[in-house]
Amino acid sequence: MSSTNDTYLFEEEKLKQLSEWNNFCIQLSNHSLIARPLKLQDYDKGYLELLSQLTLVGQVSRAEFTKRFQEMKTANSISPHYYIVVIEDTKMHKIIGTSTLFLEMKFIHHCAMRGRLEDVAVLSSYRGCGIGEVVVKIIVELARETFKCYKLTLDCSDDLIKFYGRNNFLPSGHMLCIRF
Ligand code: 16G
Repeated sequence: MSSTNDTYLFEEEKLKQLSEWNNFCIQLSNHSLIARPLKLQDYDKGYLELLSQLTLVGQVSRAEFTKRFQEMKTANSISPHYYIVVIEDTKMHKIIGTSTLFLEMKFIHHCAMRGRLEDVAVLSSYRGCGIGEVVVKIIVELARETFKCYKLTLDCSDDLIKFYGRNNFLPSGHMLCIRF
């Protein structure tokens, strides 16, 4: 049997169960915004255009988007991995913010989960009113409270270190990278 949850990348309940969920909703509702899991239909609501304000997205067709979405959803049905949260402007029917929790299973730390905060973006015209902080906090709470991650890491450009610092992320080692 299908339900509206079928179109979500993960169960909406995972967000609603967060102890700070009501606070997040109140902060967002001041701007006619809601937070929810990514939906397949967000292809038509500007999700990829939003990501293109973070980095190169390229020409992703609807078929390619659908295939990747289904791959992530299938992975989540086996074990938790991809938690993409979006912020929708309910008046404009547009995705204006997003963040991702990627979960990696470990043997270390007693078979713990390590979380990675990824692909945080807020549409340029919506910046400066605390939406970025809310999308980051949602992921922090999912990692901490729901998935009991032993740590949550991110990489970012130098100019965002202050922003993440205000959200309790401290410099720790170095990120090294090979570009292919
Ligand atoms: C930033 C993002 C990362 C994203 C990358 C894309 C956060 C916290 N970090 O580092 O998730 O994947 O930018 O840039 O959102 P790239 O195209 O150079 O890899």
